[in-house]
Amino acid sequence: MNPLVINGQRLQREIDELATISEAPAPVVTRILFSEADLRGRAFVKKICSSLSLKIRSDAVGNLFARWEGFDKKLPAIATGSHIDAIPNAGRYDGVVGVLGALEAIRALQSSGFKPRRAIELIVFTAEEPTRFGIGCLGSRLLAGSLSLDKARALRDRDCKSLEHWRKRGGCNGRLNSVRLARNYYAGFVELHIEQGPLLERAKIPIGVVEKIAAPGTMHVELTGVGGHAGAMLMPDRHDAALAGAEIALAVEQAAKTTGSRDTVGTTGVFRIEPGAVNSVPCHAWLEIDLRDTQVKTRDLALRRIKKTAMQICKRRGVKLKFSVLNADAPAICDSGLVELVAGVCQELRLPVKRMISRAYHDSLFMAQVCPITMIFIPCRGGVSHRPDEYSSLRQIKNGVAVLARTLARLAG
Ligand code: HGY
Ligand code: MN
Ligand code: MN
Repeated sequence: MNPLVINGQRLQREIDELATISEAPAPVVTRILFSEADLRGRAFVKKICSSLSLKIRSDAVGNLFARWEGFDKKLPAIATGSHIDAIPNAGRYDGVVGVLGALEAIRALQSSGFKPRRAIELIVFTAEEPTRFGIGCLGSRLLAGSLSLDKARALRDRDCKSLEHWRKRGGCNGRLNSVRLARNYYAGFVELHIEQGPLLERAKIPIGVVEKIAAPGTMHVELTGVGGHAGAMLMPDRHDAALAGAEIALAVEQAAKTTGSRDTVGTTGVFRIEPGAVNSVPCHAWLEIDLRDTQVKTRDLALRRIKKTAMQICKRRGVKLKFSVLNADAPAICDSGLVELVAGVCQELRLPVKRMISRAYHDSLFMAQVCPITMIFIPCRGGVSHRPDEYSSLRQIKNGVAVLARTLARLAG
């Protein structure tokens, strides 16, 4: 294979241009499922796919597929990709490096004269972020069949709008039951992503290859207390929903700190109260809790503790509790053959590589239920992510793209 030329300037331009397609002013990037910015972001990516003469299709939930046909059509494709949706107050690299970087890898392979035996397919997953419906990886869950169609249809956003409503807004056609992919529909899936943690930068290692993806869990807590006048309602008469929520948020922290595992992390990332008037005792509170560990049993130990403590708090405070677990997923083990392949490519490129666990979840977590997977990580400054100052240098991105391009060539060759 001729040497691969990664055009860093063009890739950086595309990353910077996509970053301007946001629901929030620069440097903040926000693109929520099927918002006007998300739709424009999808159109931006599709335009690049068309310029590479990739065959484009979207499924019934908006997962986007762009395929470079191989000359042996009988063989299952190799897939790569990530997401372009972004949580509120996010940065420009999370997910995007795995989409635009994969397109740059394909461009470099095409310019080198490489001809794939088996197709190479880019996937841009719908709603990797949980912002719209509270559950992450909606598109890849449905591809893997790991979210029941009934549960998907029952999802509601904060304004009680359904997936059906947003599918229509997003111009999705077809039935939800047509989304699921057969096991081994792909020969393998490799995702390029920023690490979203500090380990690679600290170790001054340019590439990470992921062996395991931690087990995420999400819980929703709805609290109904008694509202009233902040001046006239005496303290002993109160059933303050916000304070019950505050104690539960502290219980999340306590549970995560006391499992005995340093890998348990718990976050109450959403905490809303109503009516939200300074002189009115809060009658309602909603919490969205993110709980993870690399081991299911420690994650579930913490989950049980949180639920038990929440019940005790609400009993003591006379507040009604509705506790639901949106997802409590298993971790994913990456395919050792793919891990070794990526490590070997790094060696050829003289790039030191670190085997690691991903504490963030990714669409790869669910693609592991479809086919063998692994992930390629690049460092991000200070390990920062899900913030506007998230940053990976062009050098680091180009390293990741070079490793991905060669890995795809090996797998599709
Ligand atoms: O939350 C996560 O781990 C991913 O970045 N959505
Ligand atoms: Mn993210
Ligand atoms: Mn991501």
